[in-house]
Amino acid sequence: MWRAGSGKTEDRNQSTQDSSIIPPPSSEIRLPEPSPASRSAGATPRYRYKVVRTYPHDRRFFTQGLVYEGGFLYEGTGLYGESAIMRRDLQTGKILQMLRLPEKYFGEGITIFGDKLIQLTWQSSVAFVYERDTLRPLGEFRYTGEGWGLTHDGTRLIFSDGTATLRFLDPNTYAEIGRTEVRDQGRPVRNLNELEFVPDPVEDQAGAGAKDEAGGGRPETGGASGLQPAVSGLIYANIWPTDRIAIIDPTTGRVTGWIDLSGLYNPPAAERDDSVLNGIAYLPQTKRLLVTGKRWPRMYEIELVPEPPR
Ligand SMILES: [Ca+2]
Repeated sequence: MWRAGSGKTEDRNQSTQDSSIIPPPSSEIRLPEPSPASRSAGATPRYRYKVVRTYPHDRRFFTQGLVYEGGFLYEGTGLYGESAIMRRDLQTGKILQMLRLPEKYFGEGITIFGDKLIQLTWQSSVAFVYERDTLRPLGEFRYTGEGWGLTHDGTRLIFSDGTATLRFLDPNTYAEIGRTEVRDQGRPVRNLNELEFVPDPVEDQAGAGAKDEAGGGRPETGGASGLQPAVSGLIYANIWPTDRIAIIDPTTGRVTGWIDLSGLYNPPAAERDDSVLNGIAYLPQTKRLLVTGKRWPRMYEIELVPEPPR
């Protein structure tokens, strides 16, 4: 649910209630309810998690963007009057540098492309560009619609706006150069939020980064085992306001896996509507994901644990 000044509106064009793959936030329903067709061998693989390490996270931070780059953690936060961009030490959580946004901006997703750090805003249709190493403002650019999540694949910026569509932007001109609709078993997956493009296989407990060489250059899940989470060149996306992350093939928009992170952190009851899972950063040295949420006290380095097919 939306609360003034502290969250996001529902997608006004699409009811989230009509899609079985976006369950309402509740403690009972955490996983997509499979359609009869998806119970076949072609069902989307599902993963749970194992926490490998935890790191401190400040409960004041309304996390909207998370990136690990060059040995530092970069975080962008939201809310009007509280939005900021910062560089932090992963191990200690210490803020090394921080820049606050003017009160009229609600910060959203961030990414680092080369020596630039780019930060979206929610409903202002403007993105801010900073010098990565100093957080010195370099400029801004405009886009249509809302800004939610941002990442890049080395060539293109990848941008979510709260719908089921991912946009691809030229990283130099910021012009839109393509888009794809994200679907799971043919159904649109809406409310795509914070993003992370992962170039390498992610560490998991079932074959640790095995890569399907037979895929003609783009590995696919759902092979003989059906349980390879961890293929390279995929987009990981938080699905607001759930405990789930969708793993997306950027070429087709197809969801190749779901990560269920329910139980990772249970916020106080009064904060439950807002303090949702949001924030994915890839840690290249361990090939694992670092995840957190809005106002969460910790960040979690996780391995993926395949669930047996239903
Ligand atoms: Ca991210």
